[in-house]
Amino acid sequence: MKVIDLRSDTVTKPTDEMRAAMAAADVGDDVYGEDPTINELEKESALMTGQEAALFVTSGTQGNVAALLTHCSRGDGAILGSDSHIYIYEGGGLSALGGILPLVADDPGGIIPPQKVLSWCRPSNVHFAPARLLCVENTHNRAGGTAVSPKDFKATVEAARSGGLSVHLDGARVFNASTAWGVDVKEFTGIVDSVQFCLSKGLGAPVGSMLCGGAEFISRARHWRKRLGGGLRQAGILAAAGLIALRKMTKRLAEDHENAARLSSALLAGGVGVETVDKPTNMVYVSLGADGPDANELSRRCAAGGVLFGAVSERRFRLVTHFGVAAVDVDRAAETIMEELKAS
Ligand code: TLP
Repeated sequence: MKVIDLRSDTVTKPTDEMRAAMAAADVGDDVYGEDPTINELEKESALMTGQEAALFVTSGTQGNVAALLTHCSRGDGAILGSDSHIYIYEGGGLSALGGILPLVADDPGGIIPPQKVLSWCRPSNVHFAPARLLCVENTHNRAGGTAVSPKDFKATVEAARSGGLSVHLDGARVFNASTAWGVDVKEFTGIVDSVQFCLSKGLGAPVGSMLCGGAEFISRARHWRKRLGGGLRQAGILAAAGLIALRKMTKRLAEDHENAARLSSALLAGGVGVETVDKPTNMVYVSLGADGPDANELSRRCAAGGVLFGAVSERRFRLVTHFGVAAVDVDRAAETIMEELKAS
């Protein structure tokens, strides 16, 4: 029986084409700037995102923390969504490593409204940690994987600029956002000061993220990457897979969105509490309700039937589609979940 793994799009394995390209990759020492495949990946990533330069980093978390450390100094404030990945899931790296104070604002629907951004842009005063940076996330993971619209995204970015802030985009899945809206990714990535996007999620590369921004910003971020232990040597082996992720896998994400929509409809038809979002992508979040079963227990029971997913709280779980999951798989996943819910 095939195991259907809906825990995350991070579980994707490199394609045969990626493995072949990795084996054949031309490499050099990237700390000396001499890895031709890394250099090619950095150049293409900058071009695609509408930024001047780019840096290969080992993970989304490393890209985000390197960006925050580059934008902010100790004692500075960074405005973060209360449900953002940087605030919830990155080990408090910005505070642990950078002495940066999170200035938290609600981000319902995946984006902090412009007014709330401006309310953190306080006059200079010795009592306040000065806000330097706004962090946005698109798609927004905990807001149901919703893709924030170009219009709402721009309004919040412009508010930050009018308040004198720089803007960093946690674009771990920004190609899912551009696919969902049918726009060029630059609509999001081209209007911020820096963006991190992941090669290793729905794009299928085994390792890595790109941090893109202005040339001067990226050269300072390169210094931070080294301090964080992220200076790699013959990293072209990884970049070879990254180039395929960028050139090919960014073009097929609509398929994952269709499968997520199919899964969502099947569950909804069976009376399951799927959370609806404005612009769904490759995630389906389910709320079980106060008298529903424990989400961890449900996930254990479905795992026994070959369907894997993760609980995000006692009464909420997440299902993520990706290229390792086909339409027939989501149909079976929906059936298994509904059967187990009936039995509980
Ligand atoms: N997200 C993971 C878990 O950490 C929750 C997942 O399975 O979704 N930004 C966003 C929006 C993310 O969703 C993630 C990973 C990251 C950053 C961090 O990327 P990595 O895992 O490469 O450090």
